[in-house]
Amino acid sequence: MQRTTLVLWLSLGCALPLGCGENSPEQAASATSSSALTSSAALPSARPAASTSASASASASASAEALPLGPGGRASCEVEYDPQVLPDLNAKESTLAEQREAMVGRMRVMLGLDPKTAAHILELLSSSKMSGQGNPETTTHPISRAECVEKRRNLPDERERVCGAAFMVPIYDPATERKEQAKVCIDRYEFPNLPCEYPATWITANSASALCKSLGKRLCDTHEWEGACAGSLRPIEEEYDFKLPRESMSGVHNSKRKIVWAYGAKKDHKKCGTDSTKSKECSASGWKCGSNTYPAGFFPECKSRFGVYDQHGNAAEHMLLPLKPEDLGSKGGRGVAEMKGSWFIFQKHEAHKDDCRWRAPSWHDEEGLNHANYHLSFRCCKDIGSAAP
Ligand SMILES: [Ca+2]
Repeated sequence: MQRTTLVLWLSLGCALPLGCGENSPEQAASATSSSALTSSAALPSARPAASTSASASASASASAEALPLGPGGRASCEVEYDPQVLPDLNAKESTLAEQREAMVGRMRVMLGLDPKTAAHILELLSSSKMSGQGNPETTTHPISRAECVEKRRNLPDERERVCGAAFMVPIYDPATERKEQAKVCIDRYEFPNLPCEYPATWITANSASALCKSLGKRLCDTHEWEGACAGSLRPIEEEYDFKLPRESMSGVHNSKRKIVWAYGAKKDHKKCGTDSTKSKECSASGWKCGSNTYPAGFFPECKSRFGVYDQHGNAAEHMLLPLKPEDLGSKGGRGVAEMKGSWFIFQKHEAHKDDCRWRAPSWHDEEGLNHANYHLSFRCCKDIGSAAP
């Protein structure tokens, strides 16, 4: 396998007079070009590798020293890629082991993971015979990582300092709260939560929980995912009627919900990653099906007001549905498996509703937290402030 080298252009938010979310585009552009960090994306090296440009190299070591890299990532306000120095992004891994190593390598660089955390994530992924980014023999991605990098060239991700982790955003109720009062953050992208990376698939909800935990996060609860999508995180008591059994609770919720998509009030599958296909070997479901996903964040309009991408399309997503108050993730509990969002074939086969607050039936009851599939990924949430453990 050809090794992938990433060059990340990072700004140092601590050097700016304003908070990360307050920078003007001009400030961000200036700051972004002021420093850079260059690292090898391949394990096991943790040290920044030589840059492909002298100027980048000169500032790389300074940035690397200034950035406290650790679990959960402490990157910068702005993260952006220079496609001119990403020649290997299209390298196609031929085995799941190569997929996993390359993906964790990119996580290590872009999220600032320490070697121990990266090794643990690789161990968790390797405990399954199928977890990765799709069956290498049948998966064909419609868009390359490099094409995504080029498309997102002017779409930087502001770092939300309050989250204490890269590529996360705070979610809250704008009607009653300010962003600074948020108690939870959510990943902008499907796991591994990197722009232009393919979502991880064939991962059970149990494994998803473990992977989130390894990053100091947890698998999102249903109302958190919904609120991130709809642009409003609503109070627990309005989201769950814990007196009711699951099907009834979801039915009542569905009957009262405001129908909205992350991108607006009218459904438009073309705004999201929904025009891919199943591989020809795929009859219905199973290992022969390709995870023919798009790079995360490839569709700029497929984004909620909080800046969360791909909640419709690309990969469907695991989360946990609390059935009683103590199941809430923010209380340290764990609900039952829930699946939300649509996936990459929805323009051709709309299997169910995919508006933000629609709750699915208990499709995965038999396998529950042990269900995995070719089109199923997840994203993580993280308690912050006084809500943090
Ligand atoms: Ca998705």
